[in-house]
Amino acid sequence: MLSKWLLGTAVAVSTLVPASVAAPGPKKADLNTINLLKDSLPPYDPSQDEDGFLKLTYDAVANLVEQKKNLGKGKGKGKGKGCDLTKVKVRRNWKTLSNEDKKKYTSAINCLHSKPSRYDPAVVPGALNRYDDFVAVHIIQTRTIHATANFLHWHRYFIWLFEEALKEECGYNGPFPYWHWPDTASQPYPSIVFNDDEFGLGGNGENIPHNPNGTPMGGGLIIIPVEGSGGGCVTTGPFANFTVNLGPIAPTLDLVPPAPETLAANPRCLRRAISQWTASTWTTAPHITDLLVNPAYATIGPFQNRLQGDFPNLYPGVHAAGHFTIGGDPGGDLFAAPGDPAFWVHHAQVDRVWWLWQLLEPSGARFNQVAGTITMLNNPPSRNGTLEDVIEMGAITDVTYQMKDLVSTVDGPFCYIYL
Ligand SMILES: *[C@@H]1O[C@H](CO)[C@@H](O)[C@H](O)[C@H]1NC(C)=O
Ligand SMILES: *[C@@H]1O[C@H](CO)[C@@H](O)[C@H](O)[C@H]1NC(C)=O
Ligand SMILES: [Cu+2]
Repeated sequence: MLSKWLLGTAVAVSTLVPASVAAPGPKKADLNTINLLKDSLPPYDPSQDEDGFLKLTYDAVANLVEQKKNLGKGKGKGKGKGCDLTKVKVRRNWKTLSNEDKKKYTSAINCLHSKPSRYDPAVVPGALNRYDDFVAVHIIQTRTIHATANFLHWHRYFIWLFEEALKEECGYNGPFPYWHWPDTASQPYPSIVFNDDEFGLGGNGENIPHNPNGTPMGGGLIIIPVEGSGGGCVTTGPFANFTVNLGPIAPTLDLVPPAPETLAANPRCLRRAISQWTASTWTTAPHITDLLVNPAYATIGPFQNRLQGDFPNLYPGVHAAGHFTIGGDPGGDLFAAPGDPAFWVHHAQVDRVWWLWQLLEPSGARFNQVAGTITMLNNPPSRNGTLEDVIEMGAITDVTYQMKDLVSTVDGPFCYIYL
């Protein structure tokens, strides 16, 4: 059995440092420029910045404004199209979206789920709709996009293509939302993200006893079974009747056996097993700020390993912990996880953490770093990844990019920031 949300080379365990938000205020130099942004940040107010992320965002944007002067000079694929910082798209915290936008966002996901697949059914029989195309690509490439050099780049491009599909194929024009995990760490359900009304991403699964010996997260980490932690079908919210067609490949919920074939059609309900313990233990703000400010994670290798999950050291990382806060099927399956619509807000937050990390180093030295090989956990052993490696997306799109085209969110194909 594969280790689940795996993870790579062991890095030293570091004690969590409390959010390094001691410094007084954000960088001031570029506030005027920042104010030019169409969707500007709220005025900096330390009393509104309990977990320190407003300051971190201010600092990141200030550095972005400086670095942008050196970007977009027309070198490389997709570059030079011009990403004007006054027109940049803003991705926003889920909790700040209007109810109307929340509803439009989840409706657009259901819309994608009703459009035809672009896969040849002889190749991917389980892709029964356009939404499934995204799940299929992720399943097909799972072993070369996790615990690899391209994990962050690949998922950045992947969720951007999803954002584009919501817009181009289903007319969604609102902000692409991210799930700031600390917002739901103390109580993931019911919460602003997971709840039973029409303005969330749906509720927990119905309570069905499952995994009596605990749910394995990878390494030796086990989620202790708790009564009332779901396991059944999601019956509330916009995805109450959402059909999952692909996977599971490596299920962690014992109520659902693996699909008969990797890419077979296996229609079933969406199940969740929301884990309060996982959320409250592993997704609080200090876990993120540690990644952003601790010198132990100042280079991409240690950063991406700690973020994804450092299982040899019994540290799940915010990436795996977010997935296992959702749990269930396919949420707890490394391969088919995008089959749960909560995947996108989770990975937008993963991408945001990378974005913050990249920008918080003023010199820009964090953009072109790459570490790791091209196979999951280097199994089987493979060469190191490089910024010239090509990322392709199967039937989602014919457009391929090299990793170096995907390092900046305001260059190459991208033009977005996180506020
Ligand atoms: C889900 O399906 C059931 C049975 O067909 C139906 O009664 C219910 O209204 C549906 N719920 C949603 C949110 O579509
Ligand atoms: C791959 O990268 C590692 C870490 O930077 C390095 O030690 C190793 O020599 C590299 N391998 C090759 C074949 O270049
Ligand atoms: Cu993934």
